[in-house]
Amino acid sequence: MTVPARARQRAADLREQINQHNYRYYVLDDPVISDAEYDRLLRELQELESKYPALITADSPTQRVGAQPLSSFAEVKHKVPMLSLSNAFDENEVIAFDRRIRERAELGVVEYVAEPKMDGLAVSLSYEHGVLVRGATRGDGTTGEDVTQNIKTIRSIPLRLLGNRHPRSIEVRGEVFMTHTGFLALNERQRNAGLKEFVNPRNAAAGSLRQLDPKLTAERPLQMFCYAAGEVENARMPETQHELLRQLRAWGLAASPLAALVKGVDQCLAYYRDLVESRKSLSYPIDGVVYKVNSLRLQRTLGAVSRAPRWALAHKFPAEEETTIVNAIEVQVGRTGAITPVARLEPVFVGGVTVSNATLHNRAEIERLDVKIGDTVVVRRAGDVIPEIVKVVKSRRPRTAKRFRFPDRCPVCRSEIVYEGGEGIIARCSGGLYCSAQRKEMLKHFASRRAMDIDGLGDKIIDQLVEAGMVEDAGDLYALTAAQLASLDRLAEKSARNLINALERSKWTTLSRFLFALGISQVGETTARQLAHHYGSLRAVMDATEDELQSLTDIGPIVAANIHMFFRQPHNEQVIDKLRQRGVVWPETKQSKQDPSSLPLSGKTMVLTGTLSAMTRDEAKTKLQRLGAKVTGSVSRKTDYVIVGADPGSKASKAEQLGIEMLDEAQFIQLLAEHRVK
Ligand code: 5U1
Repeated sequence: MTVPARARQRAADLREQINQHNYRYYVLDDPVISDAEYDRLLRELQELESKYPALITADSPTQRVGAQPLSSFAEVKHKVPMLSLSNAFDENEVIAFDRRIRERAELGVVEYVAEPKMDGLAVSLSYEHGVLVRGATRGDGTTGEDVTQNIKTIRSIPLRLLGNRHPRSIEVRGEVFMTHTGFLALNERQRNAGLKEFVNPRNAAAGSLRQLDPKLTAERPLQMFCYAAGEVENARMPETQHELLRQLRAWGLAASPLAALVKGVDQCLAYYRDLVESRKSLSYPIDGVVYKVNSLRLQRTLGAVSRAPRWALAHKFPAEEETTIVNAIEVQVGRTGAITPVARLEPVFVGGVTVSNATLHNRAEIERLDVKIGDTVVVRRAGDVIPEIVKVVKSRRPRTAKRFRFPDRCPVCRSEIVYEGGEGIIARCSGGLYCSAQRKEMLKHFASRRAMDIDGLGDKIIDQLVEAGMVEDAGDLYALTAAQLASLDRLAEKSARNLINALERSKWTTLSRFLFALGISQVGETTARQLAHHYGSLRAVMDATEDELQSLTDIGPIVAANIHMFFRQPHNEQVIDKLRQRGVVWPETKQSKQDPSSLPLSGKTMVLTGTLSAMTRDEAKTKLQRLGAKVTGSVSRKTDYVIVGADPGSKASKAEQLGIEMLDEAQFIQLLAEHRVK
C-alpha cells in the first residue's frame, strides 16, 4: 500500500515530538506534557504505523517492545575494554590518589568531575549515524551479552540521538539502575504473583536486563545514566569529562544531574560528605562517589593499570550490611512505656559505625524473622536509621540457639505489661510515671538537641538524676543547683556549672521546640512545627478540639486524640505550669490559624550550603521554615534558591551550573529582616 505523504509527515512529526518529550522528561527532569498526553501521541503513532507498516523504522519509539523472546543472549566483544574502577574506602586513599595524579601530571591542583556511583549494572550502547544499534552488558569487561531488545525498552535511552551532527559511530557507557519506589513496587507485584522477591534494586535491575523476553523487561522500571564514551568514529569529541557529559545530554542521553566539577582533593572530599548527607533523599540507590580527572587528554596520558584507569577512583560508602551474632535479646522501655525487644549483638562495623544493638520492633517481628539467641544474622544500617536485623542465616544456627520469651512484667518497675494494637503486638508497661525507665526516656527526649537542646545533659546524667530521686519531671531540671549536679558521679564542678548555664540558655526556646519536647505520643518535629505555626500560642493548642486538630494536614484521628488527651491530664498541665514558672519562655504570635500557603516563602524550595557566621545551619533552616520554605539537602532543578555560606561544597557549583539563584549570608539576613524573622 502506498503511504500518503500526509501520513508520512505526521509519523515523522510524532516521532520528533515523542523524542523531545522523552528528553524533557528523562534528561532535563522537566516534562511539559502529562503522561496521558504522552500516551496519546504514542498511540497515534502506533495506529499510523499499524495502518501503514512501511512507516515503521527501527528507531521509532513504538519499537521499544515487541521483539520475540530469545533462547539465549549472543556474546558481544567490546572494541575498547570496559574498565572497572579502583576503590577507596577512606579519605586517606583519596588523598593518595590525588597525590599520585599530581605527581605524574606535574600539576599543583587537578580538576576532577565528581559524580554519584550508581548502584546498578554497567552497560554499553552503540549508536551508528545516531541510531541505537546495540546494547550490551559489561560482562567480564572484554565480552558481554547482547541485550539490545531489552535496552530498547528503557524509555530514558533514546533510540535515535537528538540533533543531527552525530559521530558515524559511538559507544556510550553508563549504568542501568532501578529507583527505590520502582523496586518496592516490583517486589510487591512479585509477591502478589507468588514469585520470588529481589534482594535489592541492583539485583532487580540486573535480573530485569537479563530477561530473555523483552516484554518482561518492559514492565520493569529501569533507567540509565551515561558517564563515558568508548570507541568513537569520525567525530570531534569534547576535551573534558564535564563537556562530554554536556554533549551526551545534548544528544538526549541522561547523565547524573549531580555530576559536578571540583578542584583539588578538598573539594572532592566535600562533595563526598555532602552526598553522604543527601543520599537519603535520592530516589535511586548509590554506593559511593566516582572522581574522574576532567581533562580527557590527561586521562589518556595517565592510562590504566591492569583493568582500572589511573585517572578515576570510586570512593565507596561504608558497607550497610554485615553479618554478626545475636548474643542476647532484651527489652527496652520507651518514654510512652512501649516495650521494644532489642538484639544485643557481637559488635560489628557497618554503615560507618560499630553496631552492637539492633531493634527487633515487636513480638510479631521476632516471629517473622524467627530469630533466636545464638543465631548468625544479617544486620543493616542505612544512614541515620536504627540498625535492623534483615534476616537470620539459618544454615549457621547452632544447636544451642535459644528461643526468646516475651516477659509479662516490666523489667524495670515490675508493673504488668499490657498488649495493644492489632493482634496485641504492641507491648506497653502499665506503670506510667511510676516506672523510672519511662521517666528517664521522657527526660532524655526533653533535653535532646532538637527539643530543648540542653547541652551536656546526657543519658548517663539523667539516669543518675532519676535514680537519686533528684528529678521526677522536666520541671525539676530547672531547680537543680550546681552543687547538686557536682555531687553526681563523674561530673566535675566545671561541667556542673556549664550544665547550669546550658539549662539557663535552653529556657529561651520556640513554641514548636517546646511542643516537640513535651513528648506527646506520635508528635514529631514536623507536627509540632505545624501546630506552632497554625495556632501561634500554647493556650490555643491546648484548647483545640480533636476535630480542629484533624483539619491540619498530616494530623489524623489518632494523633489528634493523643494531643487532646495529653493536655487533659492534670499531671501534664502541672509540669507545663512548673516549667513556665521556672522561666521557660517562647515567643507567641497573634497570627494564630494563619494559612501556611500565605507565608512569604511558601512553595519555595531552598538549600543551605557552607558555613554561616551568624547562626548554625539548623537555626537557618528553622527560620526559613518559619517563612514557609521547604528546606532540602540537595540541589536539583526544583530548587528555587541556594543560600551560600563560607567554604561552600559542591552544592554551590551545582546551583551555578543549573542557573539557580544564590543568596550570600548578607542577602539571606536581609531577607529575614524584611520578614521580621529573628
Ligand atoms: N558514575 C560512574 N560510575 N562509573 C562506573 N562513573 C563511572 N565510570 C566507570 C565505571 C565503571 O568507569 C570509567 C572507567 C569509565
